[in-house]
Amino acid sequence: MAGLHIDKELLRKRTDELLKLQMISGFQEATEEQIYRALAMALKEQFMEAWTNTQKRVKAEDRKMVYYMSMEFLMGRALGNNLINLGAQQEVRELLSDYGIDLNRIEEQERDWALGNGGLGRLAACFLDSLASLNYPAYGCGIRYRYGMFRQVIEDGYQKEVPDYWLKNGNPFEVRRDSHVKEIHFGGYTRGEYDESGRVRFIHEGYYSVLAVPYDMPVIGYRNGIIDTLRIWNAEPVEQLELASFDAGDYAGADAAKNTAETICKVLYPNDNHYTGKELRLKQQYFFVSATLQRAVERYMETHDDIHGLPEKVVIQMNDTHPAVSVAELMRILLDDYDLEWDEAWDITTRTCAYTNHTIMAEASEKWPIDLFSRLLPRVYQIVDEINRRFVSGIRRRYPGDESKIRSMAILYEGQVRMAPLAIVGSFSVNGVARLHTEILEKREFKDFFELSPEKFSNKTNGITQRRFLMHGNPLLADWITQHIGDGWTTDLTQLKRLLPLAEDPKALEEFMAIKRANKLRLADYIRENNGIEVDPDSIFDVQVKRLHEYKRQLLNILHVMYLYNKLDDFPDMPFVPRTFIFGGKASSGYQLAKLTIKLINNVAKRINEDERIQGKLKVVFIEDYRVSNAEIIFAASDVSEQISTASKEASGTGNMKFMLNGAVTLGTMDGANVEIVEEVGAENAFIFGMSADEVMAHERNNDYDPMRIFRENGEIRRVVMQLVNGFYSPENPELFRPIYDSLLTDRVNGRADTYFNLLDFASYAAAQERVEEAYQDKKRWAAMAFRNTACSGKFSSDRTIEEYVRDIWHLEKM
Ligand code: NBG
Repeated sequence: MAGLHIDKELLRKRTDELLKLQMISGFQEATEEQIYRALAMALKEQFMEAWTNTQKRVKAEDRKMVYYMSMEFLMGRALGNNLINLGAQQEVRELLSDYGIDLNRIEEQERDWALGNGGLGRLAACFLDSLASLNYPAYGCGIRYRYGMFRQVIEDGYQKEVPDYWLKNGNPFEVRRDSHVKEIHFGGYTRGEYDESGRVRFIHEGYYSVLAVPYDMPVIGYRNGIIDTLRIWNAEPVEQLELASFDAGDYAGADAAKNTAETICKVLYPNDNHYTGKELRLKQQYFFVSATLQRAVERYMETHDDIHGLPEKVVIQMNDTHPAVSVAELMRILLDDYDLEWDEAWDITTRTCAYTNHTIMAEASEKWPIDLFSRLLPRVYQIVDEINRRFVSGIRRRYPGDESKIRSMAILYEGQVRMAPLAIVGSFSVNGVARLHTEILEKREFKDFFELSPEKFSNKTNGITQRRFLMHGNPLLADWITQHIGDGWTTDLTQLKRLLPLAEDPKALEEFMAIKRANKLRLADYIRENNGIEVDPDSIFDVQVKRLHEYKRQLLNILHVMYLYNKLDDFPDMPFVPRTFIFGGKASSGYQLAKLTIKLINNVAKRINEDERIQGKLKVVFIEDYRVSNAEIIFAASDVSEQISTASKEASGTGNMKFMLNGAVTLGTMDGANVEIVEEVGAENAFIFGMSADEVMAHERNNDYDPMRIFRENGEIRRVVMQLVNGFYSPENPELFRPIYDSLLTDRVNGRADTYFNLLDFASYAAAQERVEEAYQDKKRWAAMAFRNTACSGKFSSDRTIEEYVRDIWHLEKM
């Protein structure tokens, strides 16, 4: 299919008319926000037909589709990306400049679509961009949260959470689809009944219903005329049912239905790599899973007459265990609505479902108390129980007398429904998100499952979309690359390799670094406007932006900054390469230690930034409200990419790839996808430090790490750690940071202090930082290093990742 044509004059005319409909006399009188809204609507008018056509073609050509099931889609802003993918950015820029309006300012009017926490949600968004851009038919399926990820405000150094009512002014790109509404059932009980053929049928009764109303968002492929769909479900009350309940005098039942409808899609849980065992969360999960699967099966049956062919046309990809109830819900539909026998239904289900694991962190693994689960979803629970019964009896036959297998693999265990075993048992495919992560899954977390069915397991190293994170976020570099190697990289990122000969070309490197400097100036402006801090664009921009989490070790970074400051404090005139340490990221609202770490970073920043004796050689900045839209600006401006998680803990990381693509050098541990980044760019073009995953896991097994010993033996570390409790950074309240101090030295989580080995890796980290400083002083060497990172980042496109999923798991065909 040919790319879409956007008619500039028609766009001008319709934008103008839409403004007039709002009693605004035209471009000149409109606010930037009003122009954004009218322009987005007018643009939508022009691509609606292509969107509908994609749907029609998928149906007419009877194509297999992937349903990418995810509680999170961290989309960011749509307008700018849509213009790029439609190939209309330049024209729209010109159109607006006729009125003296800057497209960037118009784009900034859009609220981020922040329906996700971090990497897991952003990965889902990158995958959708790649699926559409590679001509694959796909649905992203999720929840239309009224409140997305909270807005972070920093007040007196503390994080404050402000609700993100992103839909306040509506969303010009969405389309409500009343014709596909589905009813979702909660609560009640089941009753067995014999049918005419003597078979037991289960009837679900006494439930309350909630309506699931789909809202579709366009996912525009890159200049290929394909538009896929992100379908997010809105929960609404069923009015009639409410009345019926009132007639029967069941006020509580009516209330439950109404409250549930209002609360189900009210807010995104703000946890990253951590689960909440709250009933509402399970409701959210079942709500969007049931709606999606009901519709997927219905849609399939609109053009087929035999349900048995479902796996040939539908694949359900579960993004982590959050949608794992899919396994039981699909069984329910097949058993109860399509009258299949258990074995047939199980065969179809296990050839349709696939599961991706995104973490080995124990606190993220989902389990539900059986009594909660069975009360909320009685029929689904019955099915889970039967899946478990059959699975466990198979395991007992295979490993007679080996209870350890049951302990590690059973779906129902010690009063809980364990979602990872449910997902694995119900899927034909299980994958990890980076090579090291998948190895750890196979050798440790899912060892017994791997032994049982090794053919299910594979690795799919994550990726990112270059359309957003280079074309949109870093237009200077994107244009420069295109001048040198053409624009093939926009759909085949491996072509960046063709830049490599330029790594020996001083003029090319100079241009490359001039672009970096321009991007650093852009970030410096942002920081001045948002933080009121002046930063030196010639200093090293050393950046750690990501969710706050102990395992990601923002603490290690700030402790090292404190250590550097101690050196400067002792010798203010010592030779020192100017450094700007930039932090950004949100802490889950209930995660006290993470929130206190933000406060620590801000207090350290305040003291250091105000110290005139060090003449600005060291600056610390905490960027408020880190999100997709400002991330694009930050990556483009970074010199050093901090990827310093405790080895084995970060499943992949994807920020690491965005930095690399934009020519930042990784300072990191051998964790997640860092391992593969180093493999691509060469160890000489990265700064690697710290324990390996094996070493970390050995310490964990042997429980032989004693941070107190390091504290006693290393004076520099001791000085820094003592500054947490001697008022150095909190004179008004010396005890403020005591919990962080305790977490390092005395708190015993799993019988161990400093759970994430900050002190053990400190010396090695500080040494790596010295190598950074030394390398940066040699301008040419640094330029070549940074440049090689961009040139070698081709593997990390989500286009490559998607092609692997298609080849090994989804088996889709290009449209
Ligand atoms: C996160 C991992 C990251 C990974 C993303 C995407 C969860 C549960 N996991 O390392 O922490 O890059 O998933 O795969 O959020």
